[in-house]
Amino acid sequence: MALSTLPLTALCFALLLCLIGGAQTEVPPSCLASAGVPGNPGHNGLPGRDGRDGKDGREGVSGPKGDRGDPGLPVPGPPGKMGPAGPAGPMGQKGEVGMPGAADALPKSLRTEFQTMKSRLSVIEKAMGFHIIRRVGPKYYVTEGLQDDFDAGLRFCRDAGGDLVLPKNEEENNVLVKMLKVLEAPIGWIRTTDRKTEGIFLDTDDSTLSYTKWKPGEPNDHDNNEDCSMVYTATGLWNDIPCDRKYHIVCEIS
Ligand code: MMA
Ligand code: CA
Ligand code: CA
Repeated sequence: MALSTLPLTALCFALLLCLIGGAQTEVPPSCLASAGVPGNPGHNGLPGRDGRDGKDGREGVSGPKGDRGDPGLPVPGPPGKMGPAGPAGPMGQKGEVGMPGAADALPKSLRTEFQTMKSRLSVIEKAMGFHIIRRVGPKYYVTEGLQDDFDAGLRFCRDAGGDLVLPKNEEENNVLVKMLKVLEAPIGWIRTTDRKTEGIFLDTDDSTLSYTKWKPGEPNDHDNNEDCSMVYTATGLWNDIPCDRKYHIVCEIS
């Protein structure tokens, strides 16, 4: 069917409805007829469907202030972090002198023993300077077989690192006598005089004598001129005698 024929068909259909008059609807303006009596209003229709949800309401006002909280526990909190290092302090005082080195670190007992041995060696080396040597306990009696006056005898022995002999006990006196016999000497000097106080015989350091072997009746300071002393080889007895006599010299080294 052609497009140009459609409006005409619809117009003729509407006109047909008007002519039949069966329809109670308003007559369209295109319907060329007189207006009828209005009909009664129709009944109300059924309720419509629910509308869509409304928009969110505005924020309400703030609530009342809450109650005060309970007090905290009396427990200290964890320690804070360590602070940075402070500045360097002033220089300390100088330390004390340290211990001796390893060479002096020997035990005291060994050091004492070492000193004793050195002293003994010194005595032996002095004694070895003489032709005739005899040991008496810790001492050495030595002689070169020389004869001189008392003071020369003192010097000679002291120059050798010893002293003129002075027996301090029977054994030493006996050894002295034996040495004089070897020398075929009838008399030898002993180191005691009464130069300081007449009649009082002392050692040359002015100490008193702990041992004597005076011949009975001696010392007698014969002729008021006997301040030095000697021993008789034959008997081992002592006698005071003038200091300028010349007798054999025996030294002791200790
Ligand atoms: C006597 C006696 C001694 C004195 C000497 C001096 C032989 O002994 O008097 O005491 O020392 O003479 O030579
Ligand atoms: Ca005298
Ligand atoms: Ca005498």
